[in-house]
Amino acid sequence: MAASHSHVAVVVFPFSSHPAVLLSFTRALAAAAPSTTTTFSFLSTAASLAHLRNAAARDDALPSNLRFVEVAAPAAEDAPVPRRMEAFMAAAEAGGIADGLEAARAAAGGAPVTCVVADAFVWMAADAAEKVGARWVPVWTAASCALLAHLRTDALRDDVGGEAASRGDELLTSHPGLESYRIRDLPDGVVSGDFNYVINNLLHRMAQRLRSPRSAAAVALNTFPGLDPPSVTAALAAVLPNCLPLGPYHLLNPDTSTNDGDPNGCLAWLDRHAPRTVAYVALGTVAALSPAELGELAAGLEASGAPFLWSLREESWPLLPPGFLDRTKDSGLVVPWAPQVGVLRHGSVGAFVTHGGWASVMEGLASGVPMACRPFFGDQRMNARSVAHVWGFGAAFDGGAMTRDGVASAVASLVGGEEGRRMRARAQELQAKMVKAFEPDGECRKNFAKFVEIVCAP
Ligand code: U2F
Repeated sequence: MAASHSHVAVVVFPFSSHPAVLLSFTRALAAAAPSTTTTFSFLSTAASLAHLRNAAARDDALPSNLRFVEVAAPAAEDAPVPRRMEAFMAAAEAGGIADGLEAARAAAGGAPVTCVVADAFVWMAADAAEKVGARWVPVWTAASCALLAHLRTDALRDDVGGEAASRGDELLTSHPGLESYRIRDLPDGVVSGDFNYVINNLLHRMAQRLRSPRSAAAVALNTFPGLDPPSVTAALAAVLPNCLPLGPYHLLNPDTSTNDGDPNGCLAWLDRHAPRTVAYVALGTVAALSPAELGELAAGLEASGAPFLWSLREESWPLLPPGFLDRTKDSGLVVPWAPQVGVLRHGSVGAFVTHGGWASVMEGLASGVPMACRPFFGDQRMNARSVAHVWGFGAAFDGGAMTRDGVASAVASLVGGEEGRRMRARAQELQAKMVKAFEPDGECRKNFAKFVEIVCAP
């Protein structure tokens, strides 16, 4: 390879929606990079690559300058997810990423890796990059406020100590950027929960690595200028001076951003409904409802009287209340998977009942759809708090589990009520800022161009 060539290795966290987000992001990078001088190797486990291939990313459909490279999966694919995560992180730290970079070099005919773009979760990619003389460029997929909370973990632990439960409602007024959040909104593992649980531990170590003076060449943020309150932006920039807001990431890649086809006929079903009347319900790729709460959600949707489209993993269907599917067959559609971006863009969707995963929040906002958030774990409480109290384009089921009446009134208010109208107007205001940031000379386009330049430098 000539000295002017670049070889970018992309390192995935091969769990939940992370690989699909990073693949979409990488496609956008590969499309924007000079294709004759930049090669991309996308590193993930065999199972994760197989999943991506099934979901419309066959190797022959990849851009010509992007190839999949398989890395070893250190635990059996049928082991429980936390166990697989632990094994993956331990192996990554013990040389797995370095081996992956070597496999990428070999697959690219010996071309040395010049830059490592890594899911920020896989923080040890920083050391592997350093060893081969490559730049490290982490990609953060969640919200800015969550990243800020992780970066401030040590200060937050010093402040809160063992009092997270008794001081849960207290606002974090002495933590710049976190003033609007309560102690109980903080992501799991920051001041409460099991600090040694695999995800909590990896986020703490990621934060320590991001704060270290051996800094990243750039940090991609899944947000756009004008969304985060100025105090969040300033507090983040103080720790990560080279962070670049260039999201929502799904807008970087218009070709694949409507998701992978529509095998369950969701869009045709939505076509039959009046504008802004349908409630779309989806709780992401990980969260699971208890049988009791699933029953409450179903009863609440039925009681709301609004038509609904519900993406519900098939293993949960037997838990639906008896006769529910039959009783609601004229007003509801339950599917195992929906093309969510396309669904939220559809004019008949008037409300989004979500778990508050960050991609979902951004996808809803990109279409100006107000939402009701039922957070489960991780960053989701913080996202729900942002939606309901910082930005005001939705409501949060604050007390935990959803109830029949809570769902019915939230849905009715979002699709037909005065409060829903105000929330929609607020969502549309922010949506307009997002659209502006993605115009050809908009801030996200400029930041993405900068990012591409950093990543593709020889
Ligand atoms: C983890 O999030 P999840 O994967 O549970 O949730 P999201 O970030 O909202 O991402 C879900 C994606 O799956 C897509 C949807 C999103 O892009 O469009 N999808 C779909 O296309 N069809 C469906 O029927 C259902 C979903 C974690 F749990 C969260 O707390 C984090 O915020 C998140 C980001 O790090 O990762």
